[in-house]
Amino acid sequence: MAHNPNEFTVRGACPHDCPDTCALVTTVVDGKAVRVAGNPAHRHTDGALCTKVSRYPERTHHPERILAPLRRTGPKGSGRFEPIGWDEALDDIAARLKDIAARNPQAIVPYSYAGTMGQVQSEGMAARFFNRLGASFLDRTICAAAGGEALVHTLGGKLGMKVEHFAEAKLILIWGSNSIASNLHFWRLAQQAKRDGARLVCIDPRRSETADKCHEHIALRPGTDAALALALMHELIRNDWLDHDYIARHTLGWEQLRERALQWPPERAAEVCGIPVEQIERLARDYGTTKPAAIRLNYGMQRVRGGGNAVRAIACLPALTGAWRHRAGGLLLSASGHFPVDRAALHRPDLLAGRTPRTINMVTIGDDLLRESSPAFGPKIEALIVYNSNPVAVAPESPKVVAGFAREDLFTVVLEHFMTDTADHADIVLPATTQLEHWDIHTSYGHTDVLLNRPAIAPVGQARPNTEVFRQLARRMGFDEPCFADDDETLCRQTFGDRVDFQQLLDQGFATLPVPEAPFAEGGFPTPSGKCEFFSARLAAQGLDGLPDHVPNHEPAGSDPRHPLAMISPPARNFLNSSFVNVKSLRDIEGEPLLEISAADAAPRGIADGDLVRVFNQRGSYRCTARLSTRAREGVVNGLGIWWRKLGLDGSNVNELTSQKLTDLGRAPVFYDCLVQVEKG
Ligand SMILES: Nc1nc2c(c(=O)[nH]1)N[C@H]1C(S)=C(S)[C@@H](COP(=O)(O)OP(=O)(O)OC[C@H]3O[C@@H](n4cnc5c(=O)[nH]c(N)nc54)[C@H](O)[C@@H]3O)O[C@H]1N2
Ligand SMILES: Nc1nc2c(c(=O)[nH]1)N[C@H]1C(S)=C(S)[C@@H](COP(=O)(O)OP(=O)(O)OC[C@H]3O[C@@H](n4cnc5c(=O)[nH]c(N)nc54)[C@H](O)[C@@H]3O)O[C@H]1N2
Ligand SMILES: [Mo]
Repeated sequence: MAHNPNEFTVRGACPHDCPDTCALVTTVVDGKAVRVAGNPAHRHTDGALCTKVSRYPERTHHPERILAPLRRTGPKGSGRFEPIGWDEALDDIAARLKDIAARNPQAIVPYSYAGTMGQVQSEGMAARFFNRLGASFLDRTICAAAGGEALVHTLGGKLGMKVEHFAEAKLILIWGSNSIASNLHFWRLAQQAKRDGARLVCIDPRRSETADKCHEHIALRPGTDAALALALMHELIRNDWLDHDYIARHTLGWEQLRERALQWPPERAAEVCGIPVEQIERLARDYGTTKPAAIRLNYGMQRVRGGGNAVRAIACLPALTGAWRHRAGGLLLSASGHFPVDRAALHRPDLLAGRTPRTINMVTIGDDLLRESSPAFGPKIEALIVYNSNPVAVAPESPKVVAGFAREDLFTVVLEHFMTDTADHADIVLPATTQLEHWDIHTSYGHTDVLLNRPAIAPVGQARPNTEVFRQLARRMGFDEPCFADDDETLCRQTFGDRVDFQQLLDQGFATLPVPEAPFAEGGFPTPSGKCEFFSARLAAQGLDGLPDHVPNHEPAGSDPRHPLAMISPPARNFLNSSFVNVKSLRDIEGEPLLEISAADAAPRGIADGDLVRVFNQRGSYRCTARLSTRAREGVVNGLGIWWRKLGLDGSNVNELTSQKLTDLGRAPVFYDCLVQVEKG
């Protein structure tokens, strides 16, 4: 076949909120992206992509991409819009924002998360704009804040093992993570370890795809991980499987932790966790006697009230056994603290010029949109600028979120690829470019390489990068600081300054950070004491428990007879939060919104496999299809997420039921701390 001169490949980075941050190679033919593949030269990607992202061309050239700016013509939520020109849209937005800002800029709130993880298209130009404006700050807590804060208070930062060394471990605890679905490239390393004789243990209330393939599955009740970790400590102490030298030299608060752990014999934890005593004893023996032992902790287990304490308790374990001494021992929750992002250069907090705006927590956007002005709250929210997020689908307690977004006196702008549930509630929708259409630079929370993303194709329709929208708005608002003229490639360069070799990024698409092979082999924790802080004086100074403990759920099993089942809502494998739900080939694999329920819980309710069911609690009600499954343990149902409301069975999704309550640390959501009842119908 003759070579098409209009065919070429471009190196990029997967933008999605996933620990793997894959290096991409996009094939472009006649201006269209026809194929996206993993870059074989990047060792973490190793030439392989997940099913979702291999469908990137289908998502990018999707017939429902938003091609032009839109103005709403029907009621909020109706999805009725008309196309308008960019100038008109931007002039309108600037006029509205100027008017509100003249009264109080804090009535304007940005709402964004990790629709793209790129440093540039996420907060690159946006932070400059909102800082200069003096808008409210957004506390970006919806995913990882409880665990993140717990790591900071225990290890000193979001730091841990280098992921590649998991391949050499002899015991791997996969704790609160469905790696096959959400961390596929880690799973390949775990498989390699397994082939070399490692034992894999999965700790998860759900019998996930990952649990199926581990040697053992420990199906504890949601929100009981700290109890399990404390019982493991109890057994490590009782059997003296401790590294006394490591504890003496590199930890703080051992005597107090010891006393706390001795209150948690396996029998007590077994009761709380709803698992056999022998399973705890066996796990403790494995962990205490196998070297090197590695823990792949992930964010799934910290979406409960005690999520912060649970991460603290688990993060103490490798210091007790000295697992950190070996590069294949220790723990990894997030690697993001290794990346030397120059936030001052990129986000320009100096543009605040001494102002400290109030902070809105993205988790409680439902309540906050419904609040009036008050001295404690500050001004009523009058405008919301949403980008890289779909809050109407993903934020907890959607009845309130929807009511807030439906406020006629709220001015809402949404930058999007598609008409999501959130875009349906906008006054103005602006068409955004996808990763194949713009520049960006990426850190990762699952490995330690920086990736560069070059645009592969021209913007589809009239789409523009988020950065360009904020640049244009800045100009119309009269913000004339030179930083508002920086182009996207300049923003990419500013992200790391000379801390990363930009030429190498241009030449090969990625650059590996110099990270120690075994970061805490000789201690050196970046905490105030320089030690692994079992006891945190900083937490104690805030009036909190200085030691990790089991903190029961807000909604513990058995506490509400009307709602006897605990519901967790982990992501469906072929969606990425609420992204890809509108990609037909992927939606077809998932089929329909499902609730996995055990036979023991289905039988007394007269529910058979495939029945339509109503899942409800005091906050709301949601209809979906029951799947009788051994993936659900007795007493726990799994509502797989996160469907677009409008593509669900009755125009709602699982967040109809979740609460806006917060975690013990980090002001984070408690999606998996939620009691419900289920009935046929
Ligand atoms: N395919 C796919 N991949 C994704 C995502 C996606 O939506 N789809 N989302 C991405 C995002 S935003 C994130 S934050 C990461 C998350 O990555 P992970 O933290 O690995 O999250 P999940 O795959 O959601 O796995 C969470 C697991 O935790 C379990 N779990 C729930 N409650 C508890 C508990 O109390 N204790 C324990 N031990 N386990 C519990 C759930 O059953 C589920 O199997 O994944 C990313 N990758
Ligand atoms: N019940 C329940 N709820 C959950 C979770 C759960 O497990 N259960 N998980 C929670 C977690 S871990 C997270 S991280 C949040 C995720 O919540 P979000 O961060 O809101 O993630 P997505 O749902 O993927 O929505 C991202 C949106 O950004 C858009 N987007 C992508 N790239 C760009 C871009 O370059 N420009 C613009 N303008 N838009 C872009 C996409 O089209 C998509 O609609 O959800 C949380 N909600
Ligand atoms: Mo997340």
